[in-house]
Amino acid sequence: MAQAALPSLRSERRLGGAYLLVALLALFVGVATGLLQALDHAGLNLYPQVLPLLKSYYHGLSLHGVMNILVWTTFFICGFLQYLAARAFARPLVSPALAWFTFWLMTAGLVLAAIPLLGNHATVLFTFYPPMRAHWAFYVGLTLVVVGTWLVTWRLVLTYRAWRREHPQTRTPLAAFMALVTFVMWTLASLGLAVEMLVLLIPWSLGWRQGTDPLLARTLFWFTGHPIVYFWLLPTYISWYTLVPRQAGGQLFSDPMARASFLLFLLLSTPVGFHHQYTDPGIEQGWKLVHAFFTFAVFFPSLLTFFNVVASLEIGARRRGGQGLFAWFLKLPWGDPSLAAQVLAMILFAFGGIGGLVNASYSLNLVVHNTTYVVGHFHLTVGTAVTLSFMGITYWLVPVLRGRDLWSRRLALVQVWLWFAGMTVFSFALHDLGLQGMPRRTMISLATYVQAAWRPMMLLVGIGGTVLFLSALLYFLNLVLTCLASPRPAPEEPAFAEALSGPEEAPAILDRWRPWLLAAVVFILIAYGPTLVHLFRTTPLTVPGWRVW
Ligand code: HAS
Ligand code: CU
Repeated sequence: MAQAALPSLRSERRLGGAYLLVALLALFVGVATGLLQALDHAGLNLYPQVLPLLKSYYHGLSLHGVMNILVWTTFFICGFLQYLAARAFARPLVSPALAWFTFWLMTAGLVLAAIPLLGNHATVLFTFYPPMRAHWAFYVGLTLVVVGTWLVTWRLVLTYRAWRREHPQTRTPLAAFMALVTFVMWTLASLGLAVEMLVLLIPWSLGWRQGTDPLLARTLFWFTGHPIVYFWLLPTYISWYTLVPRQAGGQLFSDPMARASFLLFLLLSTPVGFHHQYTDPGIEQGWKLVHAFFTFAVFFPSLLTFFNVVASLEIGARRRGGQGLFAWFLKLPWGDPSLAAQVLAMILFAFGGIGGLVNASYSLNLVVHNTTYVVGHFHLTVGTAVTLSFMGITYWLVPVLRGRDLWSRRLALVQVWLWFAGMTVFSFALHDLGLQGMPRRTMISLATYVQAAWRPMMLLVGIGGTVLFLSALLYFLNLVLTCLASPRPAPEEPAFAEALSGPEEAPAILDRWRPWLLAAVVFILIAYGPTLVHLFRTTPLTVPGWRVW
């Protein structure tokens, strides 16, 4: 790839490497604690054995959630997308000083949050619902991480403006456009969390404010907590749209359709948080219905993606001699671990997406809410669509950043198939147990109500979780050996895919920002305005904090 050879991208590479290192450390902590939880579900309580490190199941679960779902994702995305945007713009992004300031701010925030988390003073799970109250450093630290992500948005926007001045007539390169949409969407979406932190949780945890309110806090949390899933998913889609078609030997089917789907995410990601609060009293049914409709609407850009990405894979596979209605699928370059990881991630994501529809349907949600069904759902989505894709991306990205070839492709292939197999067993069992009524966020090995019929599936959770852990170990081993012991230089990084139907076929309005931003804000005001105004006006902040662990 011509852009990749630009020596001026060296500082972007270093930055990407720094973010990736933090992300991988977080993932390591996350998968290690995850193993203990899976074994607990199989009836094996190992917490007494790891006592000095982990005080309880819930201590481990908080670490697992925060490190995997918040830190691994966010740091990976900041590193990956800044690098990819630089490649797409074919220039380094503006202000390396801003970039490094941001990285260190986020890392400092992470360390600040991690100290109470590791010390069992923030055992409040990744959703940190009040009235459980963590140490103030946990909230302040996470807030600094979020502020850092805003600075990344700013850096991308400044770069876009500089690029636009030099290229007034050109369509924004697809990967850069998508990186911008991702960060702009996230910046809008993260306002809920910012208000929750600054107005409710931080003053309360510091003792400046005596009380808080669980409903108001949860509403602000899910304002951000739903769209955050698209903050994780969109970078995955960026890889599926702009790199995977080429890795599969073909072309992107439609560039305009890809842009349209991202703009739909900008509009529809945020006004949907109440589908996490269907069972919360105090939010009017009518607004829950509105959010349900918006949820079904935000399903649509993923369906566009399904169509576009499968069509692109088919182009590649047929060029490689694939034939038949479905048999072409076997002709994809399955020997490439980066490609294999991402296609396997897609397959499981189709099931995660269908489960999402079940969750989103009010009457079905009442059956599965707060059960392990939801845990099964999010291990297919963030735990596979996103994480397995990110692993696939690191199989080319780490060699590029480090300048050394992947230590072992074969080991990487074994790893991605193990993740696929382990997750299939693990998430199937969790879905099934959820339908049978097993609660989530529970140390089930100590529960007195476990039914005999649950036992076989509980065992499968333990087996699936162990396979996932082994897969993760192989992943880390391969990356460490790549960095330290790989004898060969890095091969060329995957080039951006050409599009069968190119950007110039998209209507010009797809490359403008104001109308879409305005529409996104209007949707948010419609979906949240009345409820938030009502809650802020009528809620007394009287609930004291609890330490229940
Ligand atoms: Fe979700 C709960 C609804 C997507 C993550 N979700 C969660 C939680 C997390 C999460 C972490 O409505 C738990 C939060 C907590 O702790 O309480 N979710 C949805 C819906 C979608 C969805 C409708 N979720 C995601 C994604 C996530 C994620 C993405 C992370 C990255 N979710 C819910 C609801 C709840 C929920 C409720 C609350 C439940 C409760 O009661 O608590 C949709 O966006 C999904 C759309 C996806 C698709 C699939 C498209 C497939 C593609 C691949 C195609 C290629 C293939 C290749 C298959 C429509 C693009 C195959 C090759 C061939 C040849 C065929
Ligand atoms: Cu959601």
